[in-house]
Amino acid sequence: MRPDLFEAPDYYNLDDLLTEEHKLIRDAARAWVKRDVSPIIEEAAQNAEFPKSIIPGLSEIGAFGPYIPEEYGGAGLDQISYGLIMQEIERGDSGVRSTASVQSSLVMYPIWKYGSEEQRKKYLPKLASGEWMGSFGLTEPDHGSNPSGMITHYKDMGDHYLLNGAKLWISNSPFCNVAVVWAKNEEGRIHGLIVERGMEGFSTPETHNKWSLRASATGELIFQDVKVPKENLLPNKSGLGAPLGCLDSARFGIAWGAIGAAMDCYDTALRYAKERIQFGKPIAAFQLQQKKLAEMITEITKAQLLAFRLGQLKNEGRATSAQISMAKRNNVDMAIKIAREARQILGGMGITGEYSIMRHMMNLESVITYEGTHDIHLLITGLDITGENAFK
Ligand code: TGC
Ligand code: FAD
Repeated sequence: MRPDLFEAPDYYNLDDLLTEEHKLIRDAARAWVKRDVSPIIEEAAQNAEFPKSIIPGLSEIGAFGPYIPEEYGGAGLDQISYGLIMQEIERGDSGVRSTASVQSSLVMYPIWKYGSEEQRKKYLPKLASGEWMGSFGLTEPDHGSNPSGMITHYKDMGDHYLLNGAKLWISNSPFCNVAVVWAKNEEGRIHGLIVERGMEGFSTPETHNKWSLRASATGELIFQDVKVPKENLLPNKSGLGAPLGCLDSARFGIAWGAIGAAMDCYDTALRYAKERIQFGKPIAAFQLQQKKLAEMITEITKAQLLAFRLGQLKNEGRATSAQISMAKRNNVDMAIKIAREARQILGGMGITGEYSIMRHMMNLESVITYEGTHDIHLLITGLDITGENAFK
């Protein structure tokens, strides 16, 4: 892959709205991606390997638990800082951002919000440092968009719970030390359980042959009569609202992350269009290429404004789940369309690993599906504005 020459677009001077702390955090994450992610990510994706060597760096830039209080090892930052970190990481690769999203919003968040004080003290500092990596098991082979139908379940055996079932499409599963697993009790109520690697009957086979998110490890979580200690049940929230609350936080991060992928595609295409000569002039001089680039920067700017306002609302505790859905859906759709257009600007070079665009484009096919598909988020908006539930 060529040297990383990325320069971030800021067409509406959005930096003026950020605090000095926001800019410092964003710039540190940006510099880390340039130094430690860009040089290795193409090879990792080609080899379909998660580059574990970047785990300490992710922890250092505050990507593991950005908004988790410092007393538990988190960075204690606000939601806009969290968003900016996700934006910068996904500028490098959506798979790396996935790892950070899962660790922060899908593993640390439920332990912090729904866990006991003992669970917080036991797990959060190790997850924040990256000593332990986590995964989040909600999706099942027969229950993706409708997790309420899940069949993974546990029985109360007196001194422990007995867990059975299987989860599919689980980011980080092949190497996770702990998994936050959503399962039904004997009354059919959903609860979260912390399952640790090494518990008998727990296995995590990897899913191979992905064309997307190749630098992120995806797999299954299989539970065959796993004895889970009673103290591993998350005590403070149950029902489908518990995992969906975690998704709100992760979807918020994706709404920002997708902007990073789009910025990288736009910046690469703009530079290429200025340098590539055809018919005796730079292709940037042709109206058709200008249309593509002008529409890209317009859409990126709109997405930045949406994410920034959502960050303000989230900081004030006023962001609704439906507002988060709208931003996730819009910004990922924006990014995938920009990746497709940017790839065309590079002509044949666009399909190679010399440039990041094709990798972003393939990654975004997962991002538009996970954490609620494009369709599901549209139906969430539809329900919110009409009051009519079109899911079932
Ligand atoms: P529904 O009846 O609407 O709701 C059940 C209960 O949940 C509450 N609720 C929420 N709570 C918090 N946040 C939200 N976003 C919430 N949405 C709903 C709701 O109030 C209710 O509470 P209560 O107290 O009345 O029981 O549930 P439903 O079965 O009709 O489903 C609604 C639907 C379809 C929107 C939901 O199931 C959904 O979002 N489906 C999509 C599934 C999904 O997003 N899965 C993601 C899996 S994790 C993942 O993809 C990680 S990728 C990670 C990475 O690598 O980055
Ligand atoms: P389905 O739910 O079967 O949907 C198939 C199609 O039907 C979609 O187009 C969908 O929009 C449409 N559809 C479904 N229901 C409706 C409806 N009511 N109305 C209209 N259209 C509908 N899950 C986890 O729990 N943890 C993870 O860490 C995780 N990581 C992932 C990593 C990757 C790389 C991928 C690809 C997925 C991951 N997922 C994870 C799973 C992801 O959340 C699901 O793939 C997603 O929720 C969709 O579920 P599904 O694939 O079963 O599709």
